[in-house]
Amino acid sequence: MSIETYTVIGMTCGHCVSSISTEVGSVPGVTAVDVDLATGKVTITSERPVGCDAVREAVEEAGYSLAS
Ligand SMILES: [Cu+2]
Repeated sequence: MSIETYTVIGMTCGHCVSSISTEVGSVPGVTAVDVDLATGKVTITSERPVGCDAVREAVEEAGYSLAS
């Protein structure tokens, strides 16, 4: 099992949180997504490391961006 943490920029409300949860949750191998709206921290639990490229793609698909 793998746990990775990223910071997402641009979330402002619960709708943003659910958009991120849905998009990142649909990345193959991801089993859980925890989003903290206040800090922008997104914690991803997966069977194996997802990697920042796949996470970035999902986050941008939802309309947000990753802090570098
Ligand atoms: Cu929002």
